[in-house]
Amino acid sequence: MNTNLSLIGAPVETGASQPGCLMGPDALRTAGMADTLRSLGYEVRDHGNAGSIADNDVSHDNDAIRNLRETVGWSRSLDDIGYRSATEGNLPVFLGGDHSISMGSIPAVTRYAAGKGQPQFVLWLDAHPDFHTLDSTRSGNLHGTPVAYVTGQPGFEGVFPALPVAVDAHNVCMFGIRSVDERERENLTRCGVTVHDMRAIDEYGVPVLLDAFLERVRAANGALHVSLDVDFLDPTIAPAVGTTVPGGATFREAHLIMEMLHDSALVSSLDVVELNPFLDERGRTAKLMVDLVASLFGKRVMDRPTRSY
Ligand code: 4U7
Ligand code: MN
Ligand code: MN
Ligand code: MN
Repeated sequence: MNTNLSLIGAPVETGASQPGCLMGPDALRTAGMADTLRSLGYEVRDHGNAGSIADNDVSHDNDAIRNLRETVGWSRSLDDIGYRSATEGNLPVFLGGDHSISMGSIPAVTRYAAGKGQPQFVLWLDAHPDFHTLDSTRSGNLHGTPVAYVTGQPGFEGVFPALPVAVDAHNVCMFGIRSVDERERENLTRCGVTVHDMRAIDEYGVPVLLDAFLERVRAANGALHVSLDVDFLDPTIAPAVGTTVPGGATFREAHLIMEMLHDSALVSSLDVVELNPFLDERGRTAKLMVDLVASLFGKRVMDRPTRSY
C-alpha cells in the first residue's frame, strides 16, 4: 500500500438535507485522524479544506433537485485536487462532507487509474446505494446520486462534468445496503452492480463476500476506491449521521472489512463521508470513524501473518 497519504478536507453539506456535514472534516481532524495514521508509519499531509469552484450556471428540469450548482462546483474542485494528489504519488483520503463529494473523488481516481491502464473498482459501504439519477431523485438530495453519476448512467450529461472514463458498474460492490428506492432497485439490477444487502451479510458473513470481490480486483490488477458512509454502521454505534437506518453493520463487521482491506493491500483511495458532528455524542462517531480508518491502514490487535490469497 502507498505510504504517502494526503488528507483532503471536503466541507460539503449541500448534497444532504440536514446541515452539519460541513463540520465533518474538522471533527475527523479533532478525533486525531492525521496523528493516528502517522503512528501507523505513514507520511501524512493534511491539505486543509478544499473550496468549491461554483462559477457555473447549470440547471435541470427536475425541480426537486437542491443546490445543483454548488454540487457541480464541488465535484469539479475535488476532481482537480484528487487527481493532482494521486499524480503526485499520494493515496488520497477525502474527508467529507456529505456523499456528493464522491462525484469529485471517484472521477479523479478513475482518471488516474485509467492513465496507468488500471480499471477502477469501488467498494461502497453504505445503508443506501446512492444510485439515483438527476431524473429519478425524489428528495432532490444529491448525496443520493454519486454512484449513478460515476458509472455513467444517463442524464448527467451537460450538467455534471463529462467523465473521460466512467467506472464499469460491474466493478462496483456494495455492502450494508438496507434502504433502496424503487427506481434505484431497477437500475442496480439492470446495470449489474453487486449489492450485498444486510441480509447477505447476516447469511454469509463479511469474509466470504469480501474475499470474492477482492479476488476480482486483484485478478484485474484494478485500483480500489473505498467509500465509507457513516450510515453503513448501525445507528446505535454511529449516531452522528442525518440518514440513520436501523439494522446496520456492527462494530466488528465494520472493523473486519477494514482489516481485510488492509491485508489485501489493494486500496488506492478512500472517502470518509456523511459524518454530521452536530448530531454526535461527545465525538464518539468521529472517533469510531478514525478507528475504522486506522484498521484499514494496518492497526491490529496482535501481529499476525498477512492472510494469503
Ligand atoms: B446517503 C434517499 F430517499 N435514497 O434519495 C434519497 F431514502 O449518501 C436517501 O447514502 C439518500 O446518505 C441517502 O434521498 C444518501 C432517500
Ligand atoms: Mn451514501
Ligand atoms: Mn447512506
Ligand atoms: Mn462490465
